[in-house]
Amino acid sequence: MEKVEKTIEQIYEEAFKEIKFATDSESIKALSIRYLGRKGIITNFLRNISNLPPEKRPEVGKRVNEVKKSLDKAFKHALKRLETKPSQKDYRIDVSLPGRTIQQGSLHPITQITWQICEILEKIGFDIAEGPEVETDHYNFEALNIPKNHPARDMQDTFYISDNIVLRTHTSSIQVRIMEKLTPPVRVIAPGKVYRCDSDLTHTPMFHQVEGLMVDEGISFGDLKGILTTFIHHMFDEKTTLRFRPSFFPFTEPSAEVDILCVMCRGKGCRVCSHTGWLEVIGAGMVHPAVFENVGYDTTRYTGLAFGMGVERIAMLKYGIDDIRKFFENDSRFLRQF
Ligand code: FA5
Repeated sequence: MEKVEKTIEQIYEEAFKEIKFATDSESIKALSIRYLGRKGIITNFLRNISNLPPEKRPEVGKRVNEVKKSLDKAFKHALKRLETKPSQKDYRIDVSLPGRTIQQGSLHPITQITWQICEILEKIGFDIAEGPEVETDHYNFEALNIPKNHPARDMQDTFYISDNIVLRTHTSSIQVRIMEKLTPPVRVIAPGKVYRCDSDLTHTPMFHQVEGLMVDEGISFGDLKGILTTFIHHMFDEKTTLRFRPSFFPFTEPSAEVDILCVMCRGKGCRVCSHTGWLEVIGAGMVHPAVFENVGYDTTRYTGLAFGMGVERIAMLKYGIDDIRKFFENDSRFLRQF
């Protein structure tokens, strides 16, 4: 009797091991027949119970039925598991498939153009500075000779944070911050984001400018023309046609705007250049004496030049892009080209 009981426990243990190591549903079905089938190991075992002494038969019979039920459950469970999981033979490696390429990122075209602008101006002798995008009314307007309620404020439609705090409308806000810290000679450029309530083919509410400021004894409008012409010729090429057009900024006198012949229509007139044949890229001029007075510079000794260029406009001309908004739509098909 002792021997028979041990044997049923052994059979039980072995069956479980085999179920555990089976790798496909076919093997489980075969195991189920081997153990529980009509001529299976457990069925045979039950038949042999009649050889035991009568008083032992009920106890052993009960245990064999328990083992039978438990194994049946284990076979069903394993079958379900293996049928939902692909078998090892399904994991074939197809060596003829092309490899998976890793997508490479790149710098945004506006970042690339900003870096190119700064590189050229650094070679001309300018150092780089930075200033805050959330700016006081003082640095953005007042200190630049644009008092409150002055009509010149209408030139730049502003996002106000509060009465005295704005999102800077131009990088010129950094001019006074620089001059408060340095004594001439000053030669600084300041790249950064600026904000205006503005949106069409050539205007976006957020865009980038690079400001330039040079103050010393004897700085003239000729220096301004020379620097900007050299810059444009390096940024594009020597044949690029540009013009200086008289303009007005409260913080420069005289003031000018620099236009480049529209690359889309070669000057014939199109929707990008508003049918003028020219695209405005830089505002510039000689620093107004009122601005120098605001920072305590001696206006009888020093003169200065300043300019502020639109990075997106330069990028549009450089790459032949007809809608400024494309830079900010984040369409990777567009961005991948640069
Ligand atoms: C100014 O912002 C002056 N601060 C420039 C300046 C600096 C003048 C120093 C004198 C001395 P303006 O508003 O014209 O100027 O803008 C300068 C350039 O920014 C424009 O020539 C244009 O290229 C670009 N720009 C202006 N508004 C937008 C806009 N909404 N979207 C994209 N680019 C713009």
